[in-house]
Amino acid sequence: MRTQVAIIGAGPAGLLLSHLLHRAGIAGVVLENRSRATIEATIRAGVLEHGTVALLNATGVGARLAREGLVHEGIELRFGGAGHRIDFAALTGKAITVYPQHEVLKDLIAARLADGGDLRFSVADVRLEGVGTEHPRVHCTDAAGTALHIDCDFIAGCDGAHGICRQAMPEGVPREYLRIYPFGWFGILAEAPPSSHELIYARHDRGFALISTRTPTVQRMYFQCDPAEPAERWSERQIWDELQARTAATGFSLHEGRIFQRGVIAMRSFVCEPMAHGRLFLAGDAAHVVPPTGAKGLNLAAADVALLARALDAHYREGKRGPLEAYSAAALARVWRAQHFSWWMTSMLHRFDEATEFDRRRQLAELDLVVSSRAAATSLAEMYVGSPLA
Ligand code: FAS
Ligand code: PHB
Repeated sequence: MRTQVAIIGAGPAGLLLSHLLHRAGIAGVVLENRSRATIEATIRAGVLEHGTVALLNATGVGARLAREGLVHEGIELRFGGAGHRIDFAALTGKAITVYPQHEVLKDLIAARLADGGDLRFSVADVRLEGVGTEHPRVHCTDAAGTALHIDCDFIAGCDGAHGICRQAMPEGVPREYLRIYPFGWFGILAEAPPSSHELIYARHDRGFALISTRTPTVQRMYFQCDPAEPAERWSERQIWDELQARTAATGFSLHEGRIFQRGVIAMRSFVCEPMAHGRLFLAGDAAHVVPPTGAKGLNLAAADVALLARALDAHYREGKRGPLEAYSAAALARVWRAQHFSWWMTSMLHRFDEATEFDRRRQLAELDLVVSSRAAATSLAEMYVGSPLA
């Protein structure tokens, strides 16, 4: 078959790119190796930046988000047994929206199918060919076991942190930057009412904890743990005791309930430069991974594809090559700022076993500076709510 853009991966990057290209009249196909049901059930990110929400609304896929998303005008930083609110609305005039990633994917899949989009789930053996030529090709086997050979103008590598597109770049082209953290997050979903009307990021001598939410009856929480921690070894009582200890504060009670989902997420910072080679363009986790402390992962994917869709539109509609040639540098500028913010939030809030007493006191002083200086709090708020997308 022939198309204009072959998109590898149906996560936030691939599906949003497919949606934006359709709106620009650019034909494409999305090739995804997992099933639709698996995609729509995978629990991941929870926070949408102001710009991501604006993009989804502006392109006609924000109706359910507007109905069911939870608008949050701030977060709480908790340390030393006391809470300190970072007021996004007062400091930036913007807010974030808590709306689960898998719900965003459901909305995008529904919109693409309603628009007649070509989404191929459960494909296998995806292989790229000729990414450095003017006529790249993609080969794979579809869900029915039929071999697919796709001639296209461009390939969008939206296949996530463990995908294959990055490897399609010639040896020596990609430069990779990596930081692995000595801890992970133990994440749970529990049947319980919210314990707070905004997210709580808690720094504690036992380790970090995050109190987030999904709906009025389902809560999302995390606590710092060993990255190799076997999640199933913990009893529910042990999980709640750890979360209670790390979030304790005067007048606060953490509501408990049945834990129906649990898992440990490893933490790392990763960037691949450049994010493009020839006719291959990487977007989202295929090019960069951040620790979730700054809630940037999904939002960076959206920012990448907003830029890439605009560059592809300039190519097809105006014959301009410039925006495509500028894509990698433009995307990386945002990526590195988000990498810094995610690293900073992680280093400020987590326990480091090798930290000295000086490091501990300095970490607390940094938190104290952020919550007592309007300038410092504004800087955090601006990065957290995010800057406008292309
Ligand atoms: P994705 O990984 O979402 O999507 C890539 C898609 O490509 C997948 O569907 C995959 O099946 C498919 N694929 C891979 N290889 C393929 C191949 N060879 N052929 C075809 N398809 C292929 N971010 C936050 O901001 N907050 C969080 O709390 C948070 N929690 C996370 C928890 C987990 C367990 C993980 C893994 C990530 C989490 N993230 C979080 C980050 C996450 O939200 C990503 O940033 C986001 O999914 C990035 O979207 P994509 O770039 O589309 O990549
Ligand atoms: C979530 O709700 O899953 C979530 C929220 C904020 C983060 C990370 C995860 O920084």
